[in-house]
Amino acid sequence: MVLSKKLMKVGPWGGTGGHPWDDGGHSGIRSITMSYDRCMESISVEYDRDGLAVPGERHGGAAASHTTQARSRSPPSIKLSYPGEYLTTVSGHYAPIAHGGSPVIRSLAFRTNQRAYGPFGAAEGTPFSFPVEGGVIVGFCGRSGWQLDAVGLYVAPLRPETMYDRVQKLGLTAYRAVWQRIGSQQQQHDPVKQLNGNAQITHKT
Ligand code: AMG
Repeated sequence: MVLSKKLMKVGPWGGTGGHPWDDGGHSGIRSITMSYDRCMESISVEYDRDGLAVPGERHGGAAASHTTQARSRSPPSIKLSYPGEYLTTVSGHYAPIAHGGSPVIRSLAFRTNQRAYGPFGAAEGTPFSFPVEGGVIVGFCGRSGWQLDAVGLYVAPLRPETMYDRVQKLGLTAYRAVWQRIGSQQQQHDPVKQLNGNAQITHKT
């Protein structure tokens, strides 16, 4: 199975306070870092882009002092064993923290194909849950101010591997094999140039 490039955006759940943010969709999620107390104060997500870790911005937490950070219960960060472990469910609760105020995200919980993490925060208010079947959660969006006001998700559907995918993969494997062969030939026939690096090799007649 491979991930479809056509993403679905779902949600957001929560309130209308704060300003909107959007991390966009990625090829996967490597870790999620949170601060929380009676509600989710902030969230930042580290994504994967073509095998490289891409840190995401921190959303919310404008009011998070050192005290708040210290009050946050551990673990503030969850690390997925990317690429074998992938996110399949995000759930949580939202409710106002001040009487008559706009709701904020009170708690978040995550489930991967391997295990469950959380709930983090306080599981109070309106529950929401988005379990993905036949897909993977590959991005987050939402709203934030002093806290995390709302959260939404990017979902990439899983699709069966096509002949095109296989040929592309083979193409890359073949390309690497050719370069490895050129490299080893160079080593056998031309040890000096190999030692001197690529600049010399390109000048070979
Ligand atoms: C600030 C913002 C609000 C809302 C809350 C909660 C204390 O207010 O001005 O719009 O986002 O934070 O995050």
